[in-house]
Amino acid sequence: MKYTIALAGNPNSGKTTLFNCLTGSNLYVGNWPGVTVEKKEGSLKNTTKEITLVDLPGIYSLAPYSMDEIVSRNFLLEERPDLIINIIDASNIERNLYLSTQLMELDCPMVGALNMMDVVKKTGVEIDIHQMEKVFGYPFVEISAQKETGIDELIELVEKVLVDEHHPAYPQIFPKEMTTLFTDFDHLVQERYPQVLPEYPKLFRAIKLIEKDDEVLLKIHDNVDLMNDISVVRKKIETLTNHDVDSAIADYRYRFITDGISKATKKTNDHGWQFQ
Ligand code: GDP
Ligand code: K
Ligand code: MG
Repeated sequence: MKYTIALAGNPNSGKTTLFNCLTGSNLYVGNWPGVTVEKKEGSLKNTTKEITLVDLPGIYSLAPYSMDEIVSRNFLLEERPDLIINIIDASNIERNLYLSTQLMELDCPMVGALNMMDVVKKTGVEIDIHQMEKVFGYPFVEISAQKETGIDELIELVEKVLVDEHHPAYPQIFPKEMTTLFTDFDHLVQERYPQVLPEYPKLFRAIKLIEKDDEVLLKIHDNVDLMNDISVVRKKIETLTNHDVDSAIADYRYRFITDGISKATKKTNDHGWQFQ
């Protein structure tokens, strides 16, 4: 059994440093097809399995605003890796988890590598990784790519998740009414427009259509009926939230993160433990 896993994360989260820790000498460096974005691949070391690790360009979101974002997102959607290593700069955890909420919508098994833990520990912040798993729905491991700590644990976790047949569903990021709007819209798309991006993960497809994502719009051409149906659901979201669609969706993502982080981290002070 051969596996492909993708390393995804924000710029400067330590992706290159971690990639070098995880791979041996048999490295392939080239360009992504059609673009001058560097593509790096290598074999995962310290494992008996045949695992190729692909380093994706650093990105802040899966919006299609930069070539890096388009390359990363197309790889995740089209190549469907067996697993994503989601590297998170834990000293900047809330901001880094924004991308994670979007990766969750791809419905791909994931492990979270909380990097820069050497920095985090000095600030007195403690992260409860079991609580993180409960809240975000995938397992985490604390690492320092620079100090090379936690790397064996990360490889072990990757191996474990790869062979696991049952991946629990990711938790709902959005409140119930929003989730219902997304689900109803997805059903409508499947029923009326079965030819529209059938291979895309459902929640991702629904949200990207509703957001009128540029890359997705290019693919549905001038489907007037679908555009009308999109307008209807956008109106509903605006009425429900009193916000425009993009800020409503972004707000809910941040609320989900803030809420989760407050449950899973604590900070020491002179008086002992205190929740952040
Ligand atoms: P990339 O942009 O995601 O590829 O990030 P890099 O691997 O280039 O790392 C960005 C910076 O963070 C570099 O200066 C690294 O040396 C540093 N760095 C990476 N991992 C760690 C870590 O675990 N701890 C600390 N203190 N610095 C790190
Ligand atoms: K960098
Ligand atoms: Mg890099």
